[in-house]
Amino acid sequence: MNATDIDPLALAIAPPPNETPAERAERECAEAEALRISNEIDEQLKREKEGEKKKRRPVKLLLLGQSESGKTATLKNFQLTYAKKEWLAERNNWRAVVFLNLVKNVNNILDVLSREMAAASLPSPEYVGSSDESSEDIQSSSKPRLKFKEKHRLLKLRLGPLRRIQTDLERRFGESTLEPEPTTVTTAAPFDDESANRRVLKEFSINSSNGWKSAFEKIRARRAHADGDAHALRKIRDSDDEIAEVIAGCRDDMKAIWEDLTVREMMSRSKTRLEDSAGFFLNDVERIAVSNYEPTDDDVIRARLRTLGVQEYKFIFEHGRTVGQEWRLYDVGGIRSSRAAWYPYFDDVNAIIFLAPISCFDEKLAEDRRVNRLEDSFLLWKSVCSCKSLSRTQLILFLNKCDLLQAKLQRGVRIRDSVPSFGDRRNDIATATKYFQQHFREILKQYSPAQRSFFVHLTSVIDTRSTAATLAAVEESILRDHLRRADLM
Ligand SMILES: Nc1nc2c(ncn2[C@@H]2O[C@H](COP(=O)(O)OP(=O)(O)OP(=O)(O)O)[C@@H](O)[C@H]2O)c(=O)[nH]1
Ligand SMILES: [Mg+2]
Repeated sequence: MNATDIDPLALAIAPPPNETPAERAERECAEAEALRISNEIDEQLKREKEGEKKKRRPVKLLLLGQSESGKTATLKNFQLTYAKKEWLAERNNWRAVVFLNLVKNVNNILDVLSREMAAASLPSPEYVGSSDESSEDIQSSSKPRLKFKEKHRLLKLRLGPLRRIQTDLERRFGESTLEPEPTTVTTAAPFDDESANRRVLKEFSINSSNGWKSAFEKIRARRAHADGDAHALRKIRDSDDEIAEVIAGCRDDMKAIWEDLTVREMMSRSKTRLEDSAGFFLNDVERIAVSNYEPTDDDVIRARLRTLGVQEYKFIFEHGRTVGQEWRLYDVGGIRSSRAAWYPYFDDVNAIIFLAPISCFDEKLAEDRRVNRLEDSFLLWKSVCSCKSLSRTQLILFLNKCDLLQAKLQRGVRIRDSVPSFGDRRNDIATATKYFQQHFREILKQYSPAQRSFFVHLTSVIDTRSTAATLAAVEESILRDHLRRADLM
């Protein structure tokens, strides 16, 4: 064998020639120790890599709460704060939704007006009020009868085309434009019957892998279908332009009907507070009813489209502590009959933001007129807290609609009339929020399967600035929990 046949590495690590048995034992012992240390380092690196992978897993966040509690509005705030590019790309899609909301506001007034004008045209003694209970209040004997004039008839006539606009837009967006009808067959316990879960899931779940809304998806599909077909595309554009033109043409009449004192009195007697209702835009008619209207960020947050089933949204956060991290947010439909569809999404979820609209202490559920809305929120919170599969999930409570609560209390509405246990406490926002918060805290303590922290925020999620600050705190606390869990695994 010549010198070039010898591998220099083998030569370097070969035992020294003439090694004594004692030297050999010492060398082998040192080598074993080096191997142990090396294996330990490998093991450590493997663990760190796996930990990193777990940390990079999507953060899963579920938004829960009754219908109209503000779940979708919160989701929009997430997008506005952390995925601005997507937000800007989507913003104009909301134009038609704002138009629909506005037109519905007006048609709501026209419905009451038609009914009451017809009733008022009857001679006084025969007039017994129209069919539903609210109309008795409208022309109640204790108040002077409302006097409708020619002006009201003309307004009704001139605003007539808005009916067709509502129908057109509702057809375009489908079921999400329809608010639930009252029914009494739903139960309060939302997710304890597996077979019901499967049944309802089949019926309701729309698990879009991405994209804003299934309603928007429909429109996109329509446009994509028309793509390349100049005639079909022109038809869609013409119809959008026509809707904007009709609405712009009704601008002065919409303003006039909303500002009319008789109409205001009529709405007040019918106990319809349109200004507190979802998707109220009548105070912005001048800005919105123009042919080149473009929605602002606030308009998009306030626009109302009901959520059907469960919708998944994926965001890669553009900034914040978790920049580059994928978040999966699940927005659900909140009406009672939709709640069984939530259950399959409880697996492996990092956190839940539970929205409880506390301004609703004197209101009833739209889908079940027997149930007080605050009571429903308490029951639902109890179900979420006691759910075993959520025992390791962080629960974050938003006591939402604080702006509406404040306005309601300032109008003199007394909490104790609807919530007797509130008793003689001061009827102000500080006392009310403290009282409600305490109630939610006690439920959490009493019904959680294992001890957990109580995270609570007082919110008005239509206020995008204060909500951005709340979301930063939420992001931080979910992230801390996410990293801690990845380290423990
Ligand atoms: N004034 C006020 N309005 C709010 C607040 N939060 C939500 N809203 C409005 O209330 C309406 C209902 O809110 P959504 O976010 O659509 O309610 P949701 O919980 O998603 O309802 P579902 O989809 O039916 O389950 C929308 O028009 C919101 O803009 C709030 O804090 N204050
Ligand atoms: Mg929603």
